[in-house]
Amino acid sequence: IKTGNINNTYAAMLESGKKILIQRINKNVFKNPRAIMRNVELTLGHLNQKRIFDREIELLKTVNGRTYYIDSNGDFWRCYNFVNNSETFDNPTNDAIVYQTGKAFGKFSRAFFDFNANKLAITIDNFHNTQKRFEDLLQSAKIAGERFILGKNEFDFLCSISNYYSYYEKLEKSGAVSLRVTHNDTKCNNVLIDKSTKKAVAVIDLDTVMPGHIAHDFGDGARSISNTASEDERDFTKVSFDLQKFKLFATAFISEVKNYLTQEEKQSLYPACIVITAELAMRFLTDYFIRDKYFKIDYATHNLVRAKNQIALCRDIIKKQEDINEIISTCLS
Ligand code: GN1
Ligand code: MG
Repeated sequence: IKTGNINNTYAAMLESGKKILIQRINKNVFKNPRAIMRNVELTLGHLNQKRIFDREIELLKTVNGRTYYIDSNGDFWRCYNFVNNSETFDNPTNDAIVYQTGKAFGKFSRAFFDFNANKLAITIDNFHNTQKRFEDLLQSAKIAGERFILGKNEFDFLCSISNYYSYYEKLEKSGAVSLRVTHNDTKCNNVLIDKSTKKAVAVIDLDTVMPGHIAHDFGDGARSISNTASEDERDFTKVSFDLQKFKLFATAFISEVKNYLTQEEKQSLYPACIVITAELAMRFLTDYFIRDKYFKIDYATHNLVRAKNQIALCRDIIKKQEDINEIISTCLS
């Protein structure tokens, strides 16, 4: 299965005819796979017990009763049941699918409002600490060599909007919001859509479920689903923020969570659209500058292209901020 920038995923057919999903955890990205597996077990336990989604995702056990297997290289492998008759979309254009994606991530958030986020381990430190990501970018620029020249315009743009980056850290420190359980990778292809009914039947990719800001899940979902082009598109004139899709996503997501959000959390939704898009651009550009140590790439400038794509999107989000805010206000009212 080719989707995913981090782990390696395979579908396998057992002799019994049953299909399963096999995944190798990228240990370069996830330094503590045992903590990940504990988090995934807790997350799935909670979702399945509450019957949040139509289809259950389950970890299959090894003969020793573990949810993972360690091979002779020290790599961690795990198996999930395969959810038949479902598919994922990198760039859905069908309104129903866009809406269902918002519903699914909204339901995911709501399911954990009664769950103590501190039970989950921090599997990647500072994952959505945007200010820290910016500092990493500044460091990487110093060692980028000739790659810096190719990414200079992008670097300059990301520096020019750096006043946004400490928004969530400040909010957290002020005590105005408390952390909730967040998915932290609410890309639209992390929702399984039933091929026949077009309904969202499960949320997948639970490796980054950690304590976090709900706005980050909202912003990441919005940037992913509202992009008129795919994340890997090299023709940046095709990239824009589709307000119609955003409205569908926001309506669905916010309808699930709005009764539980504090005033500060409600106000924090819009900035996340900019912050998470800029953050992802910084992560791609940093990885390009340090010679592609983190994300899987298919060609030499892949990470630079991905950064440019997110920057084109970010510029459009800033341009459309009034419309975006109005949509969010309507959804919250
Ligand atoms: C990575 O592997 P995938 O595609 O689910 C990344 C996300 C990024 C995303 C961008 C652990 O997710 O944070 O938003 O790529 N996951 C990790 O496509 O870094
Ligand atoms: Mg994924």
